[in-house]
Amino acid sequence: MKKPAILVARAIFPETLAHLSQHFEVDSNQADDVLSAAELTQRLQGKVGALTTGSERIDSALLQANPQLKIVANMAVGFNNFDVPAMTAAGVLASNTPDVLTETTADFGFALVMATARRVTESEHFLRAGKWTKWSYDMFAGAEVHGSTMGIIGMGRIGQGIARRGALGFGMKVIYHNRSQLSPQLEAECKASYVSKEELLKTADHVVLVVPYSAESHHTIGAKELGLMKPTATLVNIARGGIVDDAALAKALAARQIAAAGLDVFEGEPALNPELLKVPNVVLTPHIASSTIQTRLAMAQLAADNLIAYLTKGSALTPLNQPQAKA
Ligand code: 8YV
Repeated sequence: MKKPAILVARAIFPETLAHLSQHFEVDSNQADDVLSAAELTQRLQGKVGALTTGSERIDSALLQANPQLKIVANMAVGFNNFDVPAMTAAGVLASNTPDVLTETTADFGFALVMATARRVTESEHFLRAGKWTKWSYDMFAGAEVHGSTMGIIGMGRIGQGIARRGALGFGMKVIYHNRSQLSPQLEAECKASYVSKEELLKTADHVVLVVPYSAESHHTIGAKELGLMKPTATLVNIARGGIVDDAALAKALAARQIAAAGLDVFEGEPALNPELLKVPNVVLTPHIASSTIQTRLAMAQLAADNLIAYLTKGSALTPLNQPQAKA
């Protein structure tokens, strides 16, 4: 019997491809070309499933052109590249990869807090440029991390992981703002207190953004919010491009309205607002918060297992919707 056909939209681990090939005819983009919307639509012809990353947009035009599609499994916990209501209406299951990346991403969030507060990359650039000729008492003096106040916006699993690291490992006072308040038990475990967004911005020494992207969370941090922060404060964004108004942030950094920022995600990435490249007080990384081999492999395997479970047994492991029956 002919195996069902699927598309793996980007390059992936050979073991994940081998796993998928046991069940499917796999068309894989091992060349890792980023497919345009038209190319993706075309390449999906005849495919019942797809494994995507955050770079592929699944919208109603693509779904209409591919009525045979049954599942799209995102290799990411975030899924703002999916139009989930359109997928539900088109009878297409959407899945993501929660949990497997939580601790790794929290580690990286904390790494950015440390690097930003203690000016790790800024001082390295100085050293590499041959500018280090003598020691001086205030050279690259940064902000304290231990014992300071960390404000987390978005207190899901990754936010909670960062809170635990801050409170238990670094003796930080942790405050957070979220759509809904955590249970008293979770608040106690994370040693975190709920505050308004305004209070968080006014009082935190280090603000960390871990909120999912949506129309409501667009520009959660803009000129107004940056204006509320302390001039000594730092801002870290490991959530999504678009959560921060990058143009407003570049201005605030240039004017030293806040001390520094650490960014792993950007509006319009992989392109960057050129103003961000001009300011020294920002740590910039190319969307790598989940990038360890173990975690990326776990994400790929979970995405693959969603495809296998749904297409062979009719139920996915980590579904995001309950698709309507196919017309
Ligand atoms: C991914 C991420 O690397 O999981 C997410 O939401 O942002 C990252 O872990 C990226 O989205 C590629 O799919």
